[in-house]
Formats: sequence, C-alpha cells, structure tokens
Amino acid sequence: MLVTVVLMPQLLSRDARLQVLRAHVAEVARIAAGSVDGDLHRQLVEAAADGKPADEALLREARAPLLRLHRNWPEANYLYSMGVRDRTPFFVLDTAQDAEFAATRNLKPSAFGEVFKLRPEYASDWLDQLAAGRSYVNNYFQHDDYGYFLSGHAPIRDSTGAISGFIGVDFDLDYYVNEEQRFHRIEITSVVFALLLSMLLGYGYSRYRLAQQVQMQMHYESARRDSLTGLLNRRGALSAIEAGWSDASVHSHAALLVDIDNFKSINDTHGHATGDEVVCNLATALRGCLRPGDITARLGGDEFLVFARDCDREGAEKIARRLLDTVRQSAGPVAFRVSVGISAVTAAQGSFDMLYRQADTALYRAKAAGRDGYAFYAA
Ligand code: GH3
Ligand code: MG
Repeated sequence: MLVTVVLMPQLLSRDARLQVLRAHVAEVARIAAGSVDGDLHRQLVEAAADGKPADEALLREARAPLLRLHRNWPEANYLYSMGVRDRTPFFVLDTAQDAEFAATRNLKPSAFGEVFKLRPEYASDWLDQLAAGRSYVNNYFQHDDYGYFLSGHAPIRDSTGAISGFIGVDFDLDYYVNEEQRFHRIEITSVVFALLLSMLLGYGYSRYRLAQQVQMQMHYESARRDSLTGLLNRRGALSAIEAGWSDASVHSHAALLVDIDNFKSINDTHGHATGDEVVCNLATALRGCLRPGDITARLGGDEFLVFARDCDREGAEKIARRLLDTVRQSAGPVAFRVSVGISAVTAAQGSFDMLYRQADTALYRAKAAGRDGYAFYAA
C-alpha cells in the first residue's frame, strides 16, 4: 500500500509534466516570434511564395535575433519561421541556415521557400489557430523530415499588427526522455525507500504482535496455573477436564482427591516455609505417578486432584497405591502422608461435578479410616 501511495502521484503527474513542457515550448515560440521584424518577414514570405531566390543579406538580418535567442536555448532543437500561402506552410528563416551554427548543433537546414509536409496522421487546425493569432503546440511528439519533435508555433506580427508568418520551435524527444529519466530515478528511489520503510514497519509490527502474543500466553498460563507448584489450578483443571470429558471412545473417567494428613500440625511444628516445601514435594510425587494424558492440579491449600482419563476403579486404585508408596518414601525436610479419595464414573452418564463430589466423600472416609490410605466411593 505504501508503495502504491508513493508511486501513484508520480505516475499521475507524468501528464502534468508533459503539459508543463508544452507550456514552455509555447512560451519559447512567443518570445522568438516577438524578436522577429514582422515587416521584414512579410517581404521574405512574399518572395518565397513567389518562388524568388532569397536575398541573403535580408535573410541574415531577419535571422540574427533568432540566432541570438537560439544560442541561449540549447534545449530547443530547431528554431525557424514559416509563411503560408493557399494553406500550404513553407520555411522562411531557419537558424540552421547559418552554416556555423548548424555545424555546432548538428542541424539539417531547411531551404528558403521549402514546403513543409505535415504527415497526414497529424492533421489538425494548427494553421487556423495561428491565423487567428493564437500560439499552437502539438499535443505530443510528432515525426517530420527533421526528427521526432514536440513543436510549438506562435504568430509573427508586422508593424500594422497583421500576421506575417509564424515561428516554429522544435524540442526533440531526447530532451523529454532525459527529463523523464530524472523523474524515473526519483520514482525508483522513492519506491525502494517505500519498500524498505514498509518492510521495516511490517517487521516492527510483527515483533510487537509477537511480544503481545507471548505476554497474552503468559497471562493465560498464569491464570490457569498454581504459582507454588506449577501444577494446574482449579480453573485450569476444570477447563482441561471439560475439553476431554465427552470422548465417545472412553469408557470411564476416574478422579483421585489427595489431601495431606495433618498438614496444619506440620505448619505449626516446622513453619509455613517447610509446609510449602511439603506441598511442592507432593506435587513432584504426583507428577511421577501420572500416566500420559492424566491431569493433575492443586485445587487449593493441601488438596490435590488427579483426573485419570479412560480409567476404571482398578486403574485408579493402582495410581493411589503408587502415590501412597512414593509419598512414604519421599525424602524431604519432614515426612508426611496423604489420604486419597477415589471415584470412577462412566463417561457417558456422569459429570465431573458428580465425580468430584463422590471422590470428596471417599476422601472423608479415608481420613476417617485412619489416614495414610485410600478409599473408593461406594454409594
Ligand atoms: P487433615 O488430615 O484432616 O487434612 O488435617 P489438616 O491439618 O491437613 O487439615 P486441613 O486439610 O483442613 O488443613 C489445611 C491447612 O493447610 C490449613 C492451612 O493452614 C494450610 N495451608 C493452606 N494452604 C497452604 C500453603 O500454601 N502453604 C502452607 N504452608 N500451608 C497451607
Ligand atoms: Mg489436610
């Protein structure tokens, strides 16, 4: 988009640049027309129209101001005057008729009285415009016997104000092409600049978006994880369980509620920091007992959950036994024990809420049965 925004005005201004050149050509033609002696030009036009030879002295005198101007206008290729008879234009003055000047500019002179043949495809009302006293510039570059030019014309007036011919000035294509190449370089430079800028902006934006996404991911993770153990918290566990609950290929799910025995007294005896360490040790023990696909979470305080997908009573009891053994053998600052309440429901019938409540009841029974053991929920 940035490249388009930069390039469009430059492409659109191409026509404007041609119009500026046309206005310049018209101005040059008018200045040149004003420099010619109109009375002298009338004499020369009449002689040429009658087919008489040129009076060299008169020609030189009439041509002198045009030569002076042309020497200062290197961009003007040809500078000449014309007369018209029977709607046929013919050359009268031509700076290229000065042999020395023609040689320095490599110009081909027209002959005095030589008829100008406009190619039929360029037919226009230019002679009428000039006869009406207006200057005339071609719409675009045109071919003639002398080259490929943008030509401007302006009427020459004699001392009575009557029109006694007109000036022609030709700008060749090289001049225009050189000017356009200058703009082309500007175009390319600005497009390259716009490209680099847009790449830079794109890079900056994607870096910004990436950082934003990473931050969002971090916020999301911290919202669903327990900061002490790194396990899922209650909210994280619920959303993870919900996602895997209604899997038609699964027969039953099991939940194990794990609670530290007499945790209050561990805190009271050894301090809260040691209590935290015990919590972390239990988290480590839980991680070691999981099967792939199981979910474990710290629901709060000293209460933990293992959600075992596609697991029946037997499988859940195996997990509980393994956990109890691991806890009994765990080497930490203080020994601790846990109780486990287990429940299993068929995936199609039950809900997690029901599974949780049953496991909680079972946990209560395990505690009541003396702790450091597990109980399975029985209605
Ligand atoms: P029971 O065997 O019946 O579970 O007895 P208990 O003492 O463990 O009783 P309960 O589970 O109700 O006690 C939980 C205690 O855990 C209460 C609270 O002081 C402590 N606790 C809760 N969260 C934290 C924690 O993040 N760090 C520590 N160190 N203690 C905590
Ligand atoms: Mg407890």
